[in-house]
Amino acid sequence: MNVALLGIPMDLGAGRRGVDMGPSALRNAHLAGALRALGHTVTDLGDVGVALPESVDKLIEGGLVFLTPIQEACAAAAERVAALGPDVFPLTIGGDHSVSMGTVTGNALRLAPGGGRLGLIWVDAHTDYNTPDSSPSGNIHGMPVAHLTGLGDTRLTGLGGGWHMRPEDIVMIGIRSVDPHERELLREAGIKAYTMKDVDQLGITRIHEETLERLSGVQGLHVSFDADALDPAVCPGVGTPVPGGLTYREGHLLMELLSESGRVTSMDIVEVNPILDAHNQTAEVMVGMAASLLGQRIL
Ligand code: 5AB
Ligand code: MN
Ligand code: MN
Ligand code: MN
Repeated sequence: MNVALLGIPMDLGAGRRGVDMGPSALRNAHLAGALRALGHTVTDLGDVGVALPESVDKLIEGGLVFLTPIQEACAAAAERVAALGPDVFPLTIGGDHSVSMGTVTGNALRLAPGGGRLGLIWVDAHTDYNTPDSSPSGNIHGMPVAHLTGLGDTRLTGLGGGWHMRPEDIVMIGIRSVDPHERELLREAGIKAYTMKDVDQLGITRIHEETLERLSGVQGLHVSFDADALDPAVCPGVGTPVPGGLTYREGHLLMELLSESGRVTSMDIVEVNPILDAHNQTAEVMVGMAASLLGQRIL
């Protein structure tokens, strides 16, 4: 496969500094080399330009922190991804999770002019379904999925030029932290979310089967993997850790099963925070997750 790496070194959407260094940490953990070892052709496209928080006023517009520079970086990421051919597997590396508004939009535009029917597997401790009104923090990394479905600020919902995700084409896995109003919005939208209770009760194998069944009508499948989906003992380098996460093997098993399905067409790795990490452990674990999704096998 032709894998295109693209970094979005942005921490403007998160409440804590440091995830802007995620792309460096992942490259340092030999992301490209690990995928080349699997036989892929890997092209590193470098990074999308992102404004530094020190060089912009901390503008809060309509309850959103750093709206303008985030909108600009997401638009640039969407354009770069959309320009990649249909035979390329874009592997976009963040950055805080607001980058996914750009990467998911870009991948939908890559499928078809105006945006194709893209399925989204959101692996995260959080549902990231806040709107400017429901958000307790104003941090945009807690809002990307809502904006992808057309809810929220028009400057972010307008990223795809009118394209939006269908809520029924989204499945979330690993969930264990949802804000009160966010929960109502998720229910109203009808988004399928597998909580950690579901992971405990059903197991990853069943969840994987149900997910692919639910997403059987889509043209492409994007996996957006927030490092905080995994347990903080596995991935300590995250800004919003929540206890009781996916184990190392549950993460790998999900990636291995998705890989075997042959249906995944793009991936994000986001929210790796080297400042909070222990000797780059989180980046190394996430490189392993990408390798499993792209075909690494034990035997
Ligand atoms: B992440 C919180 N729900 O909106 C909010 O890490 C946390 O991309 C969001 O999943 C976490 O501020 C965003 C409290
Ligand atoms: Mn997230
Ligand atoms: Mn999260
Ligand atoms: Mn986070």
